[in-house]
This record gives sequence, structure tokens and C-alpha cells, in this order.
Amino acid sequence: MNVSRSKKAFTQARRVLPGGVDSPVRSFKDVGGTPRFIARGKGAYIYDVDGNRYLDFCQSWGALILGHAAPGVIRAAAAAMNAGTSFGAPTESETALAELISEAMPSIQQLRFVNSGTEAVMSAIRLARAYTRRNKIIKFDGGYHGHADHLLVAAGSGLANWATPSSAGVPESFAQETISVPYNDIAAVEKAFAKYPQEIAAIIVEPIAANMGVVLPQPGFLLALRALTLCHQSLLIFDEVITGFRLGYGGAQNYFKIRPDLTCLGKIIGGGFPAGAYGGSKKIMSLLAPLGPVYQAGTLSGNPVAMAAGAATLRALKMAGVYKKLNAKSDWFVAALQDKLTPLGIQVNAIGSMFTLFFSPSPVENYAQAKRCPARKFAQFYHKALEQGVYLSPSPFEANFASLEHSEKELAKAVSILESAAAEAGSAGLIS
Ligand code: KE4
Repeated sequence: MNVSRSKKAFTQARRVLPGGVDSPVRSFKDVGGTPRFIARGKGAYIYDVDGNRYLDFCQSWGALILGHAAPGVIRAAAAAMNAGTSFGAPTESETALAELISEAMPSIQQLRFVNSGTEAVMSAIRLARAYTRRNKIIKFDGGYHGHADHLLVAAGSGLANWATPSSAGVPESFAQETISVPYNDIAAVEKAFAKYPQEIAAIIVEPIAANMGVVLPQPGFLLALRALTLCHQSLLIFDEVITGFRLGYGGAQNYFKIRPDLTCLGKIIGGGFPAGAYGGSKKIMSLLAPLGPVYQAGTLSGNPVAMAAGAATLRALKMAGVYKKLNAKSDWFVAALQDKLTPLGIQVNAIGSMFTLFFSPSPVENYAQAKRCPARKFAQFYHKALEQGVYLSPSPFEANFASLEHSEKELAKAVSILESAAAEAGSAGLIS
């Protein structure tokens, strides 16, 4: 496959952009090789600057559930742009999108738009700390909630001890307000509450973990978190930046029938434009300035272009049968992958239209198990698939996504490409 223009573009980019990218995982650091510089996308496909076409399962990290350049979204964004791109003043487009989100997720009586998932989570945690007058946060090993300092942490030594920074530049003191425990380990959460009684402001959880790869909550796990937070007067924050409007129109909270106190959203609600949001009960949200003492602000928050694109996306998703269609073809796709890849020592963790392939002979139910999967094997597999025109998310610890534009025929072709890529990697002695 000729990638000479991507190579050239990467060399040029690295002169002015650290690592040649604006977000680390795009650099192909986890899989090696040359990151593809993308020229355009349409539907289920992206095209690199060398003209190579890829069936895209990254879909801008889950944002493009309608596929690339969805006509209705482009029309809505273009109309908004022609009326002016940003005013720094209230617009009715913010109210319209907020009403759509609140109607889909009744736990969100009110919300505030921001420009990314990071901002949404950072602000939700500040709000939870103000509401409970407590400082500590519980998160889960392998959970990613954006790059706010107090969330760039790794599990502390010993279970339920405070965390240690996982990034340079994060002071120990910031990390000490965060406790990180294994996903799906309720006993560890109980220990944290026992160790820090009355100090835990909130638990933040991805209701379906997607940043250690897709890892499903064990039966009862989320319900137990809900019970523990109610019992200890802490808040439960669902980070639905990925799952929001992915599994179904009401997100994971509707899928699992669990009502969090605060929800963080991103990706899909911007329709491919920068947007995030956090929301919950009117009582909690009324602490936010200008009503209350919790400050949070943003020049481009709720900008009319992203609002228009997000509303067009949600209106399309709200139409009858949309998720039934997406999830039915995704279920077929996942079953076919499991049928072909499990015998090759690959676990296919999936729910709805999100999936991850783990090079593991046994189930992957937490981050420690995900980390045991050999990265080199994934990298070999990744490039064999890429060479055949299948673009997976370039990391073993990421989710992949089918969109409404992935046809059954294209999914069937992807199954055979992924099977041959895995078999080739296996024949190269790369899969135990
Ligand atoms: P952003 O700040 O990237 O918009 O959102 C942060 C975030 C928060 N919560 C969850 C559950 C997330 O998955 C994310 C960001 N997701 C990653 C990919 N898993 C974004 C890709 C990247 O970092 O380049």
C-alpha cells in the first residue's frame, strides 16, 4: 500500500506539532508505522492523502454514528455557519439541543454545554465536590475521563489507596484526592468508602468501559455503585461521552435502567463538531454560576454550529427503527467475528455497535487482564487489516464502532479481512 504522502505529511507535521498530532493516540504510537493522514470521509469510509480507501471503525472515536459527512448534519451545520459561527451570546440552538438531550435522558433535568468530554467531566466533578462539600473521587483502573489533572492518575499502591499521577506535571497532591480501583470490583469500592467515610464526593464510571478496550459491567456492578453512593450520600457520575446515544437513544443509563446523579456527554451530541455537556437534577445544576457558587465558563460553549450539527444528529437517531437497524447488523457482525476469531485466541468484547478485539485466550473483564494482551500481536494484526482496507482504532485499548452507514455487505467483508489478518498473524507465530 503506498503511503508516501502520509509519510511526508507526518514528517512535516512533526516539525510544528509535538509528535505530529493533536492527540497522542492518532500518532499510531500503540501500533507503530505511519499514521494515515486523512483527506476526506464519506459514510463508512475514510480516504487518506495517498488515495487509499478504508472502511472506518474508528469513526472519530465514536462521534460519527451516522457516518462521515452525513448529509442532514452537513446541511444543518452549513445553514448555521451562514448565519454566523459564534456570538458569545445565548442562542435558541442551545436550548433546542438541551431539550432533545433532556427528553432522551430524564435524569438530566438541566445541562451545561462545553467543548469536549474533558471539560464536561472536569466540571461535573467540580460540581459534585461543591454539592457534597467533599473532595475525594473514586474512579476505575483503565477508565479514561479526559485529561483533567485529577483524572490522569493510576491506581495507588494497595487497594483503595489514593492514586498516583499517571502523567508528568500532575502534582501528587492533586492525585491524592482520587482513588482508583479495579473495574467490576465492588469489594474494592466498599473498602474505599470504609477507608474514607464521609470523604467521597462521587464515583465516576464509564457505564460500559471503553478506554481499556470494551469491557462490560458484570451483572449488578452498576446497581451496586448506585446503592453505595446513595448509602454514603455521594454522587454517581455516568461518563457517557462514548455510550451516550451509542447503545440507544437514552444511552447506557436507559439501557441499564440506572439513574445517575450527573451525566457527562460528548462525541455524538456534537455530530462531529466540538461539543460536550454535563447535566443532572435542577437542584445540583443550580449550584452553577450565574445561579450559584460553582464557576465554569467557555467562549465557544454551546456554539450554534455544533448545536445545529448535534441536533440534526439526535433528530436522525430519534427516528423509529434506527437503533434496531444499527444494533441488529452489529449483533450479526459481532457474532460472525466471534465465530471466526475466538478459535484464533481472540476475545471479541462488544455491546451494540461498539467492540474491541483482545488477543487473549480467556475473557477480559478489567484493565489488568486487558494489559496482559500482547501489544505486538495486536500491532501486527492491526497493520495486516489496515493493508487490506480496514481501519480499526489504532490501539488495543480503544473501542471500535460500526455506524449506520456500514452495510451488511461491508461488515461481512470486514469479517473475512479481520479473520485473514488474525490468521496471518497467527501463522507468523504471533498468536499463542
Ligand atoms: P474529549 O476531551 O476527548 O472530548 O473526551 C474525553 C473523554 C471522556 N470520557 C470518555 C469515556 C472518553 O472516551 C473520552 C475521550 N475518548 C478518547 C478515545 N477513547 C478520545 C480520543 C483521543 O483522546 O484522541
